[in-house]
Amino acid sequence: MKIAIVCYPTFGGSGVVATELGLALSKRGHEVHFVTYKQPVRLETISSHIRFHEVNVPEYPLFHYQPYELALSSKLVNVVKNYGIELLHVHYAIPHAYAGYMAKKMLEEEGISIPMVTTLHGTDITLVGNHPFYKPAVTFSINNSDIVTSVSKSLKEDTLKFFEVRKEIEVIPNFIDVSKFQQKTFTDCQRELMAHDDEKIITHVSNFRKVKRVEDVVNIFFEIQKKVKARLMMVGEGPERESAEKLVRELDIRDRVLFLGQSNEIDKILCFSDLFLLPSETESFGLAALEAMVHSVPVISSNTGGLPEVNIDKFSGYLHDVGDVEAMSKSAISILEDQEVLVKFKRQAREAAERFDINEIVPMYEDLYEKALVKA
Ligand code: GMT
Repeated sequence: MKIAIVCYPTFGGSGVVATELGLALSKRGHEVHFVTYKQPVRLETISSHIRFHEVNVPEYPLFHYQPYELALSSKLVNVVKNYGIELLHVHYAIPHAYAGYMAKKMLEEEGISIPMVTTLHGTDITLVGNHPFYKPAVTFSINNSDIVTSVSKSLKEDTLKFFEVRKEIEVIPNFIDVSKFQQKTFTDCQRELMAHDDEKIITHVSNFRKVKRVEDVVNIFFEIQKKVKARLMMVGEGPERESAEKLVRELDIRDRVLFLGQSNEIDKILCFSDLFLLPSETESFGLAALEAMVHSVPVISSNTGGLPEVNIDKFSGYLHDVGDVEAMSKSAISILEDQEVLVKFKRQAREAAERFDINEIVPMYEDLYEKALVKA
């Protein structure tokens, strides 16, 4: 099948999922065309089965805001016509579902009928899409997609709660290529580069937006390091990084905390991590938690959104109420201070991650594509 995937090319989870899905589909014989404003970060291989089409929005003095949706829908029309694309799969409703729908309508004028699958990822529903500025357009785009998917049961419930949706929403969880990450020993991971043998490594990876509660990460670590020798790796970039750095300075733990910025080496960092912290305000799925778990890293997370569907309480880690720094610290310490407990949680984290293996999940998308083609 010839599929056009629209996504954000940046470090966010929706772009990562869309890119990994496209790569997996191409390996299964489909021809995948990525349409976005920059080459997606994880799209390292371009082959005859993978193409990238850049959306350009030329500057013009009249435009206070560049009309990206317009450029995207025009690009989609051209890509569909030039490459005989059979299906559009748009990730993140804003503005991709809207632009996709416009492309579909323009193509219809030319006698080309093409189905559109929309995957909802989280903040397009829970934070941004729900705002009155966007809500009518998001509702319209969801209702006019041929098939709608959400990455967790919780996100499906939120969508039905916040929007007047007339469409069935199929839950297809995010996934991970389990075989790519075979269990490694500490020596494979060059752990000694980051910490002494007697120190535990705690990691947080995010885009440092308010929703990630990075100050909670620092506060939890502050409590942990009082009881267990440890270091904190803060990976990512975003608006809350400065306040987190300031807090680290105020708590006088600068020698124990490393801000690594955006990294293409997440796998290496997770390989030598002992514990992952994700105390987010909301998280439709928590791909970062799943990526940690597949590396056998237990997760301390908030008990919110889709996180309980990924992180199993008292098995792959612990879940506590949003903002309950005390409980999160206690649970973290209980895992870290006893080597036997840590080894058990590491094994269980990996086991819990295996439920989301790419080979189980990608065929679910293929089945939906078939359904969408029949409908169109
Ligand atoms: O919040 C992020 O890190 C980025 C955001 C995105 O859309 O790129 O992530 C959302 O989609 C991810 C992939 O499906 C989910 O794993 C994240 O939980 C979700 N983020 C939120 O709901 C806050």
